[in-house]
Amino acid sequence: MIGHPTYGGSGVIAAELARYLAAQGHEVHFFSHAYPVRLFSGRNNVFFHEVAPLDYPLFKYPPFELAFISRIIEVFQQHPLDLLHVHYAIPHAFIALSVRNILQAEGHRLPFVVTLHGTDSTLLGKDPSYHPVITHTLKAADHVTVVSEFLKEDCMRSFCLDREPAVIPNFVDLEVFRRRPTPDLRAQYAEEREMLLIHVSNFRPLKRVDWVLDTFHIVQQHIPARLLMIGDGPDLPRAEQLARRLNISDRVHFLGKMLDVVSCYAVADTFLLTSETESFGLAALEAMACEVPVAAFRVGGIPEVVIDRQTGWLAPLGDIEALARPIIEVWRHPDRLADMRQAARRRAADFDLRRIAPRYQEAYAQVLSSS
Ligand code: GMT
Repeated sequence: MIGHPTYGGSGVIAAELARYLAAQGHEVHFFSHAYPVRLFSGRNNVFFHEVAPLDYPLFKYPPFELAFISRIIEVFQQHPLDLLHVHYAIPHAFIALSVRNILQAEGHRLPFVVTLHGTDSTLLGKDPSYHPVITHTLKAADHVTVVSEFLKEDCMRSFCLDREPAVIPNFVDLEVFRRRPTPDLRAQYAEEREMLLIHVSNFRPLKRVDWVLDTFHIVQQHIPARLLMIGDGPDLPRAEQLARRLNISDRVHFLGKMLDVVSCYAVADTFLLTSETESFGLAALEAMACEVPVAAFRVGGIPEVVIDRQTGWLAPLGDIEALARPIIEVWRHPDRLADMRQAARRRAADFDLRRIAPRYQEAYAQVLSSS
């Protein structure tokens, strides 16, 4: 397994999948530049291999990919790996292709599966600095998967693929992500009569955290409400500034990066997701599993996850009034909110880890049998 180690969804899926496969008895080797946030499994059949580029005064940009390729080959010589599964194409897909080619020249076979997650296709992958390499790599991959129908269409168009990638949606572990009433924790952030809204992201520009605050600004003018902002990233300082400017700082709690987001979802009433684009929206799925309806814009793959007026609300991109309205309305009808909570949990069950992860195993089996 190769993935980014960060709090982002692609790293989460890679780490959770690694743990699931290990629980099935497979030996899993995880390669990354740091220990992935959700990898720890407490099992002895998950191995983590840290990759660090060699620093040398000659290099302005130490060649990280070469160190990565060498590390995988080194591990392959010790452990008979069957297959590489790379999450997020940049730079991982090219690394896997290079490993496959080098080993092939030495008489070994190590096929690779690429899972596209989002901006590796929709944004970065389209940039001329990466496009030719990503196109070649995806065409050469033994198998390509994407996390939504939206992303499939996007990457078919962007990379002119002749084979359709398989759609394997993201998943959530329903046993871990579930509502656990913890009145003490909720009381730290909101009173009983106040609606507790939550936003979780890496505060990158495309997440539009300013719209989260603008929406909350409207909501709290109509109903008593508080907002939890979880995560960190480039737009965090601007978000804190905006909260001060809107005069809502006392109602907004910026909690930074958190390992245990489940406990916060489990006391929240509505999840706010205002991204300009989102190939899937894993955080929304995790919130729904904790019985938290999602208010989001109708963009990318979000409508494949959130069902409008059943498990949350979808509004036209940028229309914060339309996003705020049903949130205010539902707080005045607690029975409606209770129904939506149950519907959100039921919808999340369609994406249960135990239902979705085996589809990756089927993809691996298909690749391994087609030698
Ligand atoms: O693609 C990104 O910008 C980062 C990536 C990540 O690692 O969080 O997010 C994407 O992958 C997630 C997991 O599949 C999806 O849930 C996110 O919707 C997707 N982000 C975007 O499309 C912006």
